[in-house]
Amino acid sequence: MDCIFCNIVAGKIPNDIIYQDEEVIAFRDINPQSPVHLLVIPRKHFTSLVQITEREKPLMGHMVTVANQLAKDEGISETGYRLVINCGQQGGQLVPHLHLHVMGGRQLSGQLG
Ligand code: DGP
Repeated sequence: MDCIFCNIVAGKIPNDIIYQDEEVIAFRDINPQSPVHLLVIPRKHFTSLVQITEREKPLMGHMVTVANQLAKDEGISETGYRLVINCGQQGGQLVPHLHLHVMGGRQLSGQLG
């Protein structure tokens, strides 16, 4: 399957990876909606949250922990930030590879959607 984020994981698309470990990688969103807008993605392909089960509890916890550390590194921990996972068409998901948005650096709207 040709997945753009799998290609980033595989290093086939040039990308500034700002964090990586055995489970996840993180990079800046190509179309940032806030001064800090990062994506944390699992190396393993999951099409969306729908595929996540009990088995992925450690992975999901790890993604959030990495997001929190990156928020600290980017200097938005104190001012606040938002973690978002869009799921499926009506959830606004455009890229069908699970990803966690880390957004901050400006006042985000209280409205979701
Ligand atoms: P979503 O709507 O939740 O599926 O968000 C997908 C995000 O992925 C969107 O904000 C733009 C970003 N994106 C798409 N393609 C690329 C890419 O090739 N590189 C990077 N860095 N970000 C991408």
